[in-house]
Amino acid sequence: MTSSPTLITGVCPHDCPDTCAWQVTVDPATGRAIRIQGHPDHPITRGRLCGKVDRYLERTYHPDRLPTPLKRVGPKGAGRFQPISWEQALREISERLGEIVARYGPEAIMPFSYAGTMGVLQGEGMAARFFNRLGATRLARTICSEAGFEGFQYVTGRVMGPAPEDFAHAQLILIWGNNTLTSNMHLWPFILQARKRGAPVIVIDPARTRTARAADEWIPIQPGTDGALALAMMHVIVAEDLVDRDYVRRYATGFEQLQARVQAFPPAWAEAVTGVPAERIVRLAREYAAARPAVIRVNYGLQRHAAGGMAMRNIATLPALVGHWRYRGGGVMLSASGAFHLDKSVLKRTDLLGERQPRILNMIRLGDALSLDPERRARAHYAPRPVDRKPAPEDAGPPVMALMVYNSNPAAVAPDQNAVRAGLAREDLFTIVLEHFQTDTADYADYVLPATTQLEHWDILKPYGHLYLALNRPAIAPVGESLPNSEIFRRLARGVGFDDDAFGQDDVSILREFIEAQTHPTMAGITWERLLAEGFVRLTLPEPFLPFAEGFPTDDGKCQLYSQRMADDGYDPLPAWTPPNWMSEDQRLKINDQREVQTLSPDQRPSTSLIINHQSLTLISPPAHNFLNTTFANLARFRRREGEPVVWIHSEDARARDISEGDAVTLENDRGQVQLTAWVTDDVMSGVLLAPTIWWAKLSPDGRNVNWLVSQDETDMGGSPTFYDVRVTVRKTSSPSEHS
Ligand SMILES: Nc1nc2c(c(=O)[nH]1)N[C@H]1C(S)=C(S)[C@@H](COP(=O)(O)OP(=O)(O)OC[C@H]3O[C@@H](n4cnc5c(=O)[nH]c(N)nc54)[C@H](O)[C@@H]3O)O[C@H]1N2
Ligand SMILES: Nc1nc2c(c(=O)[nH]1)N[C@H]1C(S)=C(S)[C@@H](COP(=O)(O)OP(=O)(O)OC[C@H]3O[C@@H](n4cnc5c(=O)[nH]c(N)nc54)[C@H](O)[C@@H]3O)O[C@H]1N2
Ligand code: SF4
Ligand SMILES: [Mo]
Repeated sequence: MTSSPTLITGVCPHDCPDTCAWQVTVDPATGRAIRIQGHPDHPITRGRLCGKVDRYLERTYHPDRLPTPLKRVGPKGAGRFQPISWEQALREISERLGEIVARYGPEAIMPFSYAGTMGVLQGEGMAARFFNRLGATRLARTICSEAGFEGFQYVTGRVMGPAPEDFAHAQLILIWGNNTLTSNMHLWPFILQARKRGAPVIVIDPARTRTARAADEWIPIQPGTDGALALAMMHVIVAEDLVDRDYVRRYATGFEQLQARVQAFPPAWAEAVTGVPAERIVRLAREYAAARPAVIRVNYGLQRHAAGGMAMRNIATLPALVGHWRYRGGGVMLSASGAFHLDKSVLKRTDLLGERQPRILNMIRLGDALSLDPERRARAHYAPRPVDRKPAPEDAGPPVMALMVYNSNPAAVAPDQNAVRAGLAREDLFTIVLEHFQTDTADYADYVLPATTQLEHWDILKPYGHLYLALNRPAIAPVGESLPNSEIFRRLARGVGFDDDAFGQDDVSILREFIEAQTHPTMAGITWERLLAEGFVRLTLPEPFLPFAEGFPTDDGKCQLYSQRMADDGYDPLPAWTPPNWMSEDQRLKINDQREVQTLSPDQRPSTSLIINHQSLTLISPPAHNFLNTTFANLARFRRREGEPVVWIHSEDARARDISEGDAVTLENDRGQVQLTAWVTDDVMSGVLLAPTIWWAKLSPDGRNVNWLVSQDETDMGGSPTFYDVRVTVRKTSSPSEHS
């Protein structure tokens, strides 16, 4: 007798706003997963996974999956390992960690993790318990979104916006620094619904991305200048009295100050900064204000610049001025995270820290953090606001002697790879990497520990692009000898002698306890039993969800057009213009001069050549369509689809350098060089280079990716990276030896 296949409900673990629910078909005879599909009943997934995750079984069963623990036998970085047993690995690691704690103190141990999985348990669940109990260095997880989050939060109090389903009700859609079809594809059908009802779709981006091509209009903009565009839109809205005065009176603070401020930022000035014609800015402001409502889908692209926090802050101010938060589908959507009020203290067991307050190091300065020079280590301390101070070198704390990496691939994703790799190559650094594959980072490990994938473990996922909390059930047994992160940290805890009950609890009881501990009204009626039965559950919120229709979760309950909190933290309390790093001093001065000249006749209008320095160009490196950060980038199928590591270059910039389509080119700055293949196109603004990524370094032509060129500089807010604020020169690679 053959039993019929079972269908297991789970959820995609990846760092993607869509957090799709899936169904996995398992053959009971073999226990193997034989099919994966988008959950047909999930209101956002609607039966479809993306072109990466619909191959998740292929990734899970891939012959390159790490089957056993590995111990290094070659030099650091060479990637030579021998398989060992779990028993040996855990014993040797525990011993070494014990020695490091005894000699240097627990702060010499540094976790490094990000969003390989966004699950609450396999992410920072058991790992946090382990590091809290140890008193290890704490990690500021800033690599993606902090600048924008801070900027947004100062204005609204929490980061949330209209639900994706409600985009269907907008009359105008501005996609601002987001390649929706690549990184947020499940939003698109709702955008199409709005479009069918007549809503124009406008993309504001330095590149004509696949999303810009599918939209009604592409408004090209110089990278890192979005704050100026928003200021000029506010200028027009105020000057032409397009303000929703009733909404502003009731729900906003500081309108008079804002009104005075934005007078200094007319569209002609913004044209010089952004490259967007003044006339288009005026029309955009009018169209924006007239829509009932407009929605802005803003995303992380525009905050990966030195002034990214302020840019987001300026944009987040717009909908309050015109009152669009009142209407279904109106407002600005950066992330839905703030709609979730999940208390994670029972999960992470913050109590295990006791009175200790270990130092916090900023993950984007991993190169500095791993340095033996106390001055550089001091620089790696997390100090996200102007009022925060980095410590003196003598207070920087012990050198990092052990690095424990999970859910991340820093030897490809982190800025300033020369510095990162110099740190990882230290023979006295003890590095442990929990992974599915032998990544660039795993090559530097002393021990690599094989982890399970989402098909093989339990978890709960909190999405950031919609309102459905989801449960992931394991569909299959662990592949090879792999173990869930939770189990690896549980065993390590026992290995170093921690006998707390926190390390005795199994995964299901941890998740169940976590759900049962939630008391916020948005979690009312959401029980473990319901998650088991239904798989995904909408937060208990009104339908439609209008987060700021009647006020804001700020100190005075109003939208902070003027923010006292910002003033207290050392920022300009009003929307302001702050330039990106890539602009030279000279360019900045010229822009300020332009601001002084407020009445310009058309022939006096500055042209964008004002800000383009033709020697060097600005490099941006947004997500490749077929990878998810570095995940999938090692598998032949996805590499084939993506082609090779390329750089988009505008035809004029190419001509000026005698670069033709398909040429090998060298991008260079004072941090290093990288070889890429030129793609000559008018789909990127002149002055800008675009290199889709994140490629694995060791699988790239010269063993490097663009993160060799990115600095460890921090954004104005949140201590985030400046991935898209990079000055480089580009030239044809001259000799074959240079193109190794
Ligand atoms: N397929 C795929 N999906 C992904 C990812 C992936 O790697 N691949 N990564 C995931 C992760 S971790 C994240 S954080 C999100 C990222 O999500 P987003 O940050 O929304 O990334 P993109 O969708 O590529 O959008 C970035 C866009 O911003 C543009 N851009 C760059 N600089 C500027 C600027 O200064 N101003 C403006 N207006 N636009 C600018 C880029 O050209 C690009 O089109 O996507 C997630 N989804
Ligand atoms: N130049 C440039 N650099 C960037 C960006 C960019 O746009 N341009 N984007 C930045 C952004 S937005 C982000 S979020 C970061 C992303 O940086 P990371 O979060 O490091 O993302 P990934 O490269 O996908 O690495 C995740 C790793 O976790 C592993 N993993 C997945 N699930 C599990 C699990 O359950 N257990 C364990 N142990 N491992 C698991 C995967 O195999 C993968 O190797 O990169 C940043 N770097
Ligand atoms: S990566 Fe994003 S779009 Fe693809 S399945 Fe996961 S959540 Fe859905
Ligand atoms: Mo990210």
